[in-house]
Amino acid sequence: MKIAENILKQVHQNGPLHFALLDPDKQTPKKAGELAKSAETAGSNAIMVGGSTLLSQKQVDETVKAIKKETMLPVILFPSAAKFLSSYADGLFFMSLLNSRNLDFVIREHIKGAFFVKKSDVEPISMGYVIVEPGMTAGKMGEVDLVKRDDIETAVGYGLSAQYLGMDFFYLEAGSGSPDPVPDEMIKAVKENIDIPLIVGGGIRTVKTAKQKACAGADIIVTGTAIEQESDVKQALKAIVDELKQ
Ligand code: 1GP
Repeated sequence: MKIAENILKQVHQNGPLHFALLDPDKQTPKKAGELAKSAETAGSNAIMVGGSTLLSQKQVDETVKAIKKETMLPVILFPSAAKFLSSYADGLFFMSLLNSRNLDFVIREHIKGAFFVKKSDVEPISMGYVIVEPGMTAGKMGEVDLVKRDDIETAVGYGLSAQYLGMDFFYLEAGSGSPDPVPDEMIKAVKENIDIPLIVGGGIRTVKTAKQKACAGADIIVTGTAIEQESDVKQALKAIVDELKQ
């Protein structure tokens, strides 16, 4: 079964889901493999690989290969540019940063990477990506007109636009390491208005916050920093995943 179809099925049958994000810039490939293994054991549903400050495609390739060696979970690229694609991954969020001022992140990088995707076996998964205040590094690097935390109407407009443009997923992002995740009211309003799965990430570090965002309407919770910072990664992730399943 294709990755996107399988995620959709899981969202409907077992949601909310948990995706663990690993940034190749933050650890060695070997360590990334170990973290991915921990995420799999904890019950995560997929491993996302990406970051805003990557240096080379090799770095991504080596990280993806190490993760593939350690887990059976689908490895989905979360790319910041076309030069960071890896043919070793299973899937790729073919994502448009809808609120960027720079067309590179909206469509031009996609044009550069499209033929690579066609030649590879990596499954492109269409996603609308929108960054909400404070946005952190992704907001700065992506040259984003951040959605204000109280501007629910704009967030819903982006979600609906992603859906009407034919995208399969919509991601509301507060930025990795954000002190404040996407507000509950915003998640709730977007979820009530769109029919495609809603992914939420950025600043979700605790079981309580993950549960709160899922209760507000997130279909998929993404955590990155939580993995990087915990001493007992497996236990920390298991607590989040277990709570999401209840
Ligand atoms: C970044 O939303 C993700 O794209 C993860 O954020 O590192 O804050 O968990 P954190």
